[in-house]
Parts: sequence; structure tokens; C-alpha cells
Amino acid sequence: MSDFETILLERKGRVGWITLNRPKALNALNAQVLDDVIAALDELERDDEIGAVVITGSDRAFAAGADIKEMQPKSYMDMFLNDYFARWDRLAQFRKPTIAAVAGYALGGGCELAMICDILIAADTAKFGQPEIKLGVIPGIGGSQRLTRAIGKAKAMDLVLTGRNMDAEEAERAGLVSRIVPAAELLATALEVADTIASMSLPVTMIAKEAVNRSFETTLAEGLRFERRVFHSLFAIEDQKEGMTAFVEKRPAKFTNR
Ligand code: CO8
Repeated sequence: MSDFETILLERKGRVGWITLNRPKALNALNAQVLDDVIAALDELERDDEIGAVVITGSDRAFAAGADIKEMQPKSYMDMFLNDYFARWDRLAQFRKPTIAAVAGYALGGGCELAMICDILIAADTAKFGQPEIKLGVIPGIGGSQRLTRAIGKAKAMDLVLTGRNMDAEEAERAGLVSRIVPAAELLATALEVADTIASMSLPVTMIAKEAVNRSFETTLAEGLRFERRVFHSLFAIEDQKEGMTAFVEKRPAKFTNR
């Protein structure tokens, strides 16, 4: 386990495991959390043994947002010149698959952090919201954009303009959440999903993630062309040979990430 001030970083086999750990502030995201998460991601990206990453919080809160006490005294120039929180983009650029395992509050920046992850697994206790409007601001780490793409304009407007929370059931119905599990099973389920992903070929899961994410950035025609070209390119890697040969020989595939 590495030594960080505001997170715990573990390796569970092939899964990198980041636990946000500022319990007294309900895991509010301050500059130190950002530094720590980025350092952990850099470490996990370099580690060839790691095939997927889980980000989680506590039973009570995944993260209750950006740290309001840190932001409260800042001026426009502080925010602008430091491009406050722009470095959270590092998570979106992380190339291996990521899973957010959310129990309790995922509000504001916490909801945004969960939405940057590729798969969002919620405990039945999870509460999602973008309450920034009540603070006299708007979402700032992608909430107005990613939430709208995930759940559509009607619900995104409802949440962003009223600041109300939605529970796990509503979030799943709306398409924000991949699956809901009883709170006691959240971490085991997240590990199982991450482990399944990590058992696949790493270059292929990375490319699959990139292909799905491309759908948010481009037209359907360009996205389909991108998909077809990268599909073709997979025939240059050993894991495609192994995966298809294993099927034909009726045995489990043994991927080597080559
Ligand atoms: N920031 C700082 N401290 C927080 C935060 C937060 N976001 N959330 C909770 N805390 C602290 C509380 O101040 C309290 O500390 P203390 O004990 O020292 O008073 C402690 O955590 C426990 O919180 P509560 O006593 O309030 O616990 P409750 O169970 O009564 O309530 C809630 C839980 C409902 C989650 C409540 O704490 C709350 O409403 N929190 C704020 C939620 C919020 O508004 N989040 C959005 C923040 S703004 C944001 O995320 C913008 C992101 C974009 C920034 C990027 C800019 C470019």
C-alpha cells in the first residue's frame, strides 16, 4: 500500500484500488485529493500488472463534492489563473478501464468524478446530485455535460437547476448507473467486475474503452469508421489469435497482453 494523505492505494491482484479517505469531510475533493489521485493513477498506468482500477469512498460518502471550504475564499483570478480543478481531466485521459463503486453521497464533484469513470456501480444507499446551484455556482468538472449525455436533458436540467438528489433506483432508471447492489456487496461486486475486465487482454480493453468514449466525441459515421479500423488493427495482436484459437479449441483463452 502506498502512502498518501487523502487516499488509500492498494493492489488487489490485477486491480488497482483507490479509496478516497477524508472521512471527516465526507471525502470532499480538495487540491490534495486531486494530487493524490493523479499520483495514484500515474503509478497504476505504469504498472503492467494492473488491468483495471476501482475508485471508491466510504459507506457514508463516495465524495460530497469539491471542498467548499477550500473554494469559499477564492477570487476569480485564483480560479482562472490556476485553472482550478482542470487537472481532474487526467482521470478522463486514464487509458485503462475504471470503475466507480459508489455508496452514500456522490454530490457535485463527487458525482462528476463517478461519471468520469467507465462503469458506475451503486450501492442501494447511493445518492447522486449536482447541488452547486444552491451554492451560487454550477457544476465545474463536467456535470452539465456528462450528466446530460448520460441521462438526457429533462432529468439533467431537473437536477442541475433544483439541486435535488436522486437515489440509486432513479439513477439506474435514468441510465447513470451500470448496476445497483446491496451496500454490503458493493466492494465485492466492484472487485469481481474489475477482475473480470483485468482478465481480458489489456490492450483490447483499452481500445474498447477508447472506442466507446469516441461515441461521445464524434458523428456516428466517423465513430463507425473508427470502430472498424481499430477492429481491423486488432488482428495484428497476439491476443486476438489466442482468443479465437482458444474458442476453436474449446479451452479458456490465456491472454498475454501482447
Ligand atoms: N466541502 C467541504 N466540506 C464538506 C463538504 C464539501 N463539499 N461536504 C461535507 N463537508 C463536511 C461538512 O462541512 C462537515 O464538516 P464539519 O463536521 O467540520 O462541519 C462534515 O463534512 C460532515 O458533513 P455534514 O455535517 O454536513 O453531514 P450531513 O450528514 O449533515 O450532510 C451532506 C451530508 C448532505 C452531504 C452535506 O454535507 C452537504 O450538503 N455537503 C455539501 C454538498 C455539496 O454542495 N456539494 C457540491 C460542492 S460544489 C462542487 O462540487 C463543485 C465542483 C466543481 C468545482 C470545479 C471548479 C472548476
